[in-house]
Amino acid sequence: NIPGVSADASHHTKQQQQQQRFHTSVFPPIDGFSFDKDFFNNNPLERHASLDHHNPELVAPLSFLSEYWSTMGDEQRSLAFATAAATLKSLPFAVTTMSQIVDLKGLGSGHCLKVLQETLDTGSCREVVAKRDSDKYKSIKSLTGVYGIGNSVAEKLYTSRNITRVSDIIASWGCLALHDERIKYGVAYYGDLNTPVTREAAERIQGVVRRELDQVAQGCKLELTGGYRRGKSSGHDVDLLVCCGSNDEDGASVSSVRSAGVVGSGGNAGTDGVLARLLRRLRHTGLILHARLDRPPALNEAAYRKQSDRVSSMDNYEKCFCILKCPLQDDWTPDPMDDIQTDLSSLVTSGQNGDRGWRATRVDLVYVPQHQWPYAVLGWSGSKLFLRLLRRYASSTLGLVLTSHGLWSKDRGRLLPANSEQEIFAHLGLTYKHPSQRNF
Ligand code: DCT
Ligand code: MG
Repeated sequence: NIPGVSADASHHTKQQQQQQRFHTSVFPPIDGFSFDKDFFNNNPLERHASLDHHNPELVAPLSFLSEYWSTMGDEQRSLAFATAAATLKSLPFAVTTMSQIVDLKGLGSGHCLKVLQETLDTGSCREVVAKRDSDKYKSIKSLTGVYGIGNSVAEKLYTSRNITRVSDIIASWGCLALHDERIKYGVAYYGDLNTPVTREAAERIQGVVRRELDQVAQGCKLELTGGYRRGKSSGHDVDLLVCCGSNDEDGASVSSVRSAGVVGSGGNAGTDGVLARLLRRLRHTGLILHARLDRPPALNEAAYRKQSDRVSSMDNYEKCFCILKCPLQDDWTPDPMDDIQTDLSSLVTSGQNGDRGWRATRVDLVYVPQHQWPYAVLGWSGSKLFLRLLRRYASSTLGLVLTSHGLWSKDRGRLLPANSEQEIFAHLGLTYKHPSQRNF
């Protein structure tokens, strides 16, 4: 039952339908549905954005332009196109003329409308074609595809060193002074890491992590989040949340205080948390190609507020950014003695060895204390745009701060506890939205 969409208009007589056509709000009547434009415009967070929607041809150019600006480092422009794409994704009908969408909220100023008009008229958009074919875009896209290379490093490599491809990085490695260790692995396993991770592969990774986690602590939760939880069949990485409930206290590095005062699961440097022990086991078994454990210090309230004011998606959990060997078959077992080389040329050789029984895969492991679990699941399920809209709504409409750690009132820092995602939506006064409808 979709809010704003009344099911079954089949009882409408032709005359009623024609009358509706002239009603500014309910337009256009389509098979089985009528569309309440006012509701749609006034309640962006009540919209449903599923993977399977009515407007793939129109969403494609907007999604490309969003991706283009994100690659080129302009997040604001990227966001504007992503918002427009999400608006079209959530329409309950296929758009055929501009008059159906000109006054929809979320399509921004003239630029998006121009792109849509041209796409409707001609089936493609010249701006999109030109941008897609531009040398600079193609180069920056290749370079930011390297794990560890962000937009600003890519831009520098491109403009000051004339580096346009991954093979250029390998050829000039000695004189590029790329100190972030991740880049070496990103270059070596470039092919693998730029191959979409199927759901089947993600579940296989979840299986091998599960096996090792059970050796570290009993009865822990291990949840596959990110795009897979929203129903995607593939993604660029595997986002796994770990929670060991009351076992937390068993030597885990949990220092989170159950109030607005201190936020995060890090900060207890010195004690080995579940994540550090899990990491040791994964390394020992030979599953890890590269890992970086990030244990942020617990934040005091002032620092936390500063962070949350930016409506940032960053959180303060202890996490591990890894490249794991994802088995290609269920019966594959790693050899702990394999792949311990760390110089680029032998890594590249190993990275290009096709029949090794595994594929290098990006995995994020995040440790979540039990009382923050629903907030972490919501935050890590995305989409990024949906969470951004949700946080902005909480902040500007309700005066609340929503993060992956909790929901607080801004004035007195009072925590609104929740035992489930449903309870978080209820705190926000919103209808619960299934993850498959959060593909904004
Ligand atoms: N996220 C977060 N804090 C971060 C990074 C991500 O809260 N520092 C959230 C936003 C979405 C979710 O976690 C997963 O992030 P991605 O893997 O980047 O997004 P995705 O939707 O899973 O995309 P993909 O399918 O490409 O992996
Ligand atoms: Mg992901």
